Amino acid sequence: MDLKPGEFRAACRGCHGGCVHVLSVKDGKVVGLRPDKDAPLNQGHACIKGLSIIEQMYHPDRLLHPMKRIGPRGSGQWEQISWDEALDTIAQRLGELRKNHGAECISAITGTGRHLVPYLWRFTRTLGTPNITSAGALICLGPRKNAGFSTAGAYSCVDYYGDTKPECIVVWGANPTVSGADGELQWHPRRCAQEGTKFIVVDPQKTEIAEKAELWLRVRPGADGALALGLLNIIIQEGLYDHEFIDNWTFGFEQLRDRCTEYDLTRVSEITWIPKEQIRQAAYMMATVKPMALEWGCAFEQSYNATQTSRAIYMLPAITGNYDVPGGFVEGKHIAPTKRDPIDASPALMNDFPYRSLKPYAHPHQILNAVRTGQPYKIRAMLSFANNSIISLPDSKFVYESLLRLEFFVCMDIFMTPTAAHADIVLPAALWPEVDCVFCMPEFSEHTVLCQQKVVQVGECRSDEEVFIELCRRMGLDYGAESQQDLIDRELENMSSRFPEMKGLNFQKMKELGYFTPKRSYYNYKKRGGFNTPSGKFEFCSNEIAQLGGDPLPFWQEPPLTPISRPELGREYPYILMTGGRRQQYFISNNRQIKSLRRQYPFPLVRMHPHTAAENGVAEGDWIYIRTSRGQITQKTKLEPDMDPRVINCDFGWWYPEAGAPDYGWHESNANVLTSSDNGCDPYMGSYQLRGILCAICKNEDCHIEQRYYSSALYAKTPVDPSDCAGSKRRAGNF
Ligand SMILES: Nc1nc2c(c(=O)[nH]1)N[C@H]1C(S)=C(S)[C@@H](COP(=O)(O)OP(=O)(O)OC[C@H]3O[C@@H](n4cnc5c(=O)[nH]c(N)nc54)[C@H](O)[C@@H]3O)O[C@H]1N2
Ligand SMILES: Nc1nc2c(c(=O)[nH]1)N[C@H]1C(S)=C(S)[C@@H](COP(=O)(O)OP(=O)(O)OC[C@H]3O[C@@H](n4cnc5c(=O)[nH]c(N)nc54)[C@H](O)[C@@H]3O)O[C@H]1N2
Ligand code: SF4
Ligand SMILES: [Mo]
Repeated sequence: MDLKPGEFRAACRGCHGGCVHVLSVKDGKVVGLRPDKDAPLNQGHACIKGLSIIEQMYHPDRLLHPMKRIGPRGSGQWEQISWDEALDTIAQRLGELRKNHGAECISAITGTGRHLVPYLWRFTRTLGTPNITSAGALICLGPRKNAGFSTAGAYSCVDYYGDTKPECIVVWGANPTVSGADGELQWHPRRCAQEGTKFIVVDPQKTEIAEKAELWLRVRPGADGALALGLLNIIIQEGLYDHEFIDNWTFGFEQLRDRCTEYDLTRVSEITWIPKEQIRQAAYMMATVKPMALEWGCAFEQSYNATQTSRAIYMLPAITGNYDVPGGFVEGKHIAPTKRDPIDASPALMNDFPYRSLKPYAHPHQILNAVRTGQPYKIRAMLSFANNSIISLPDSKFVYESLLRLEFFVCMDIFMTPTAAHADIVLPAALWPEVDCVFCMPEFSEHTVLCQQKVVQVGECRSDEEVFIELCRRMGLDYGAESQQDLIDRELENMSSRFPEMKGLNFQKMKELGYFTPKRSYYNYKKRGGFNTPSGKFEFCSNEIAQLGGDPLPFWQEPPLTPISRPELGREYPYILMTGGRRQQYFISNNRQIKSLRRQYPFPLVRMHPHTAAENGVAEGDWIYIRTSRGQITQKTKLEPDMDPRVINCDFGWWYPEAGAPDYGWHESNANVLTSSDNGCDPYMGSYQLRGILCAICKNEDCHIEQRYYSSALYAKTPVDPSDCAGSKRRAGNF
């Protein structure tokens, strides 16, 4: 697509990212956006989050200057300061803490995969602390990545972009037409459905793609591992597997076969609540409709069986002969290969779980415990870059109380959030049209190299990367002198050493191109002569997990907080709760102050079967309380006749910018008030249980949330200004 003067191509990061848009700039302001129809991943599409970027950039509540706290922590009293004062104060405080207590007393926290994450890793390594943590590491891609790398030495994805179309896609614990999870973008599953691909969907909720599916398996939340093992059992027992692949390229097939016999059809149907016939039909479809691929999500990662469930599911495309075949479940190109960072021996990383992610993050709740108890040593400072931990981490009250005890707390964000409101210093972050960056998408399978570029300056906002560089410089640390441009050029040089077609690409060229897609190859294990695993084979039986003292074969066990494992608690909290389903308007806890988005989805919704509502005297639209043994929140009822009456599904990520300082209503509707870190974590990785826990509900007769919203500026009677949602609405996705 040709550009006119004043137009720039830039990759959007309104979600994990991957769409490329053309931004029009006039007098130093972004004034228009149109999706790039030639861009490889979005092919001319944009969603409403991307289209709202101008409204986000010039929003009256946006943080535009650094600020320091002047009242007591969390009192909401701030004073504007210069960047020099902010950076000098941070450099000085970190320097003192490092000198007096060792760098490990400083922790850094981030959230989902944003542009700054690799740079935050680099900064913490330079600072000398192993204690970098993330709201998502253990419950979002971590278990799936580990499953991929320990089983096949690679991470795989659906071959949406090749010449051969997938004939069958298994969508498991994912809602891809909304979440476009992990950079796969929502357009492709929808296109495949239109072009006749058959879908099998494993989800307790009837999602958009489940509506279009050949087969919808309404699994009991948290029972996915049993289902995967049951499917493997049928495929093995009935000889539906790919004999050539099993004989030549796999390790531990016999052991897997024996293990799977524990998951016979009757038992699996009882555990999962799925009729036997549907399970058999799914196994046959997976094995016979080819090529088949797996589109999986974070649902089963947020469970007690996260690690072993991810492994069992990952085996399904391989055992049926769909691994790295055209149109199948293809190996990531790993353009910028993820190295296993060495785990720092001393001082110890705060993570007691044996099976760490590729990037060995500290366990967030071990960090917070160390803030409170000083065990195994005291965490004194926290640097929060792109993270809203009071909303996104489990057990919000515990998180909130822990943050209050920090000696020094820095937050960098786009808007004031409930988390930033408790900081000592708040830094104003740049949005995607204000940041230079090169990245690969989809996450970890890496199909395309994409380019973000800074096209305008808003207020005094800076990119997180600039802040790390400045802090290093002021603290006299390594790397400080390098410009971001140099770092990006070096990254591109590294990539080109693996993909010769990229030779000569530098940042300047990338800015012109906007994207670059190296050629995909198939059957890479054959070309390499094996898999990147200890045995050189696709490991049904994992040597790596055995070495860590775990069970090398996948298994499933009843989670510790269900009506079956805790019948007495089940009487008090009779329903199974899911949290976290993604919505088109929001990205995790973001966008609640963006009028054009909020007006489409003004309140958090809790979904349930009409019988469940009736049983509790609740009707559509009523506000209800949702209670667990950990806490209570309120959300608005939406009836879903397709759900199982034993299940409740509440929205997550909710806080209320209109409630104002100091707490922004973080405790009112935030799903993580209900969750906990000590109701049993996955024993391998420490993943939290955010889906499949016990809850009770009752009517909230006196809720003020709607009234407050309707009297706030977020709900002005005037219609939303069309320029708030710049660009072509025709191309926005269906939602
Ligand atoms: N109950 C429950 N909890 C969950 C989940 C669930 O399903 N259920 N999902 C989990 C998952 S999968 C994840 S990944 C985590 C995510 O957890 P987080 O990443 O902490 O979630 P966000 O709400 O995106 O918070 C990040 C903050 O980053 C800010 N931000 C956006 N872009 C930038 C930037 O470029 N720079 C800076 N400095 N700030 C920026 C946003 O304004 C926002 O306030 O949440 C987890 N929490
Ligand atoms: N619009 C938008 N896009 C996003 C995000 C966002 O907040 N908004 N968040 C981003 C992030 S950080 C992530 S990790 C991805 C997540 O994207 P997805 O992996 O698609 O995650 P969810 O939408 O949370 O959940 C997917 C589905 O899991 C189902 N589910 C719940 N519990 C279970 C269970 O126990 N088993 C099974 N099989 N299914 C279950 C839910 O009903 C839901 O339909 O999306 C990313 N993209
Ligand atoms: S799906 Fe939406 S938010 Fe995500 S990259 Fe595309 S336009 Fe941006
Ligand atoms: Mo995530």
